[in-house]
Amino acid sequence: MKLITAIVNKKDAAGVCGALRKEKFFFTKLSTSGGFLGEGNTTLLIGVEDEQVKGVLEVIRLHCQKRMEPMPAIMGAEAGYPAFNYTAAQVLVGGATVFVTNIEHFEKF
Ligand code: 2BA
Repeated sequence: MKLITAIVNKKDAAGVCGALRKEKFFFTKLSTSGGFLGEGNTTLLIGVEDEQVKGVLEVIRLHCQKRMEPMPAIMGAEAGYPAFNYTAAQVLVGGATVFVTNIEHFEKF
């Protein structure tokens, strides 16, 4: 069994969750925020049998897009951007960041 931890952009969360539900995958949705940008994102914990991993990754891939997001002004300053250019600083965020880990033991009580 595997645990898939998927960090997705909050703009994609509804689409991914809807598709996972439709495909009858069990998951837990956490409200999280990125350590770098400090923006809200969504972390999904999805426990599946090994042979289902590919299907889950496909759902995530289909519903998550890469986007340019603005960098907070204070970070622009720290990164050496001149004041007039703070708002122009952007970083590429997502699709999704996904970790797949082995589960040693699983039970539901
Ligand atoms: P954030 O930490 O807010 O990062 C947003 C985007 O900022 C990242 O997009 C990346 O393009 C950039 N970034 C992050 N840390 C950076 C750094 N130290 N130096 C330069 N640029 C940096 P993604 O890589 O697509 O990550 C999107 C979100 O996924 C992250 O939001 C974080 O919540 C999570 N994430 C990404 N990699 C992770 C990892 N190795 N471990 C845990 N969470 C991760």
